[in-house]
Amino acid sequence: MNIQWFPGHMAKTRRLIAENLKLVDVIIELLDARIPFSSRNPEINSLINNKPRLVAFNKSDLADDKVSGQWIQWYANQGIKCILINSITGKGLNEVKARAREMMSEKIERERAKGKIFTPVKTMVVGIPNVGKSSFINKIVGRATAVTGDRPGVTRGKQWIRINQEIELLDTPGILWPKFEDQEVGLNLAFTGAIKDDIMDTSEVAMELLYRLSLLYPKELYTRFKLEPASIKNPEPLELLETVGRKRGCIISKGQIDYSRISAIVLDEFRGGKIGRITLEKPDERDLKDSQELFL
Ligand SMILES: Nc1nc2c(ncn2[C@@H]2O[C@H](COP(=O)(O)OP(=O)(O)OP(=O)(O)O)[C@@H](O)[C@H]2O)c(=O)[nH]1
Ligand SMILES: [Mg+2]
Repeated sequence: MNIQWFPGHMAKTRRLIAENLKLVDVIIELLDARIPFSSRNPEINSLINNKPRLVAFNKSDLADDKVSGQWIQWYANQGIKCILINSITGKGLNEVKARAREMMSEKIERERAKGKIFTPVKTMVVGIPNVGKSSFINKIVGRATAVTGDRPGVTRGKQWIRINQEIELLDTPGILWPKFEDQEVGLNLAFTGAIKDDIMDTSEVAMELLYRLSLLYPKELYTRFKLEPASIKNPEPLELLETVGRKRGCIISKGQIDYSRISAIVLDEFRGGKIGRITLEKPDERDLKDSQELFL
């Protein structure tokens, strides 16, 4: 499958970030804790120049704690402190605020020496579509201000939000590279819902997801769909989708599987965390090499 992504507002997003950069002190980069590598935008470094950057792993409630710990450690080795957050409950958001001010402590001190009592730290949230930017802003501000949605691409405009005298935020639309060099990255974005379902073949996405789960989280997968490990000798993507489809009674007629229905169920349950707390990428050698390039 070849996933392509050509959003009309991509160029606009680039311009918006470039324009607002000079107004901002700290960039808050939201990553999806389930796919910390694929949810990075490879263009982010060139887009934000040398702005101080704070990395927050959102949707940490859906991710595997053990693997999140490995990622935190891995980023720490690169000299980058990451914070695990949940934009629905607000977990980790106070740490984000404190950390953003800490990063600007020199500026705050300088301003104070000049007699300025309050120096709000100006921040900007960036991240791929559907990563939770609007939810993050709503929660950190403490009231519903930015529009959220369960589909990518909901936010189109921009808005500055003053949280208090300490911190200000700018909401920006999600950023995604126009073309995936790596098919695996494209699939990870599809699994988690960063790419609109209607531009993909959901059956293919669902069976690829099942296949990865059978390798990474077999216990969770088999438990959720009541599968007998012995009945699946050599898990293949299509066989997994068909088995799960039969288990859930997604049959059209004459034993024919209703692929679109079972695919929607699989994706929905994965995204809702019903299969378990799952992280699809570990900081292995490949990621290490690629990411080091990204950080240069
Ligand atoms: N479980 C969980 N769900 C979250 C979290 N943060 C956001 N969500 C959900 O993820 C979906 C997308 O959230 P949004 O805040 O609309 O994401 P966004 O980045 O603003 O999306 P676009 O504006 O479309 O780019 C919504 O269904 C949120 O409820 C989180 O920390 N945990
Ligand atoms: Mg939004």
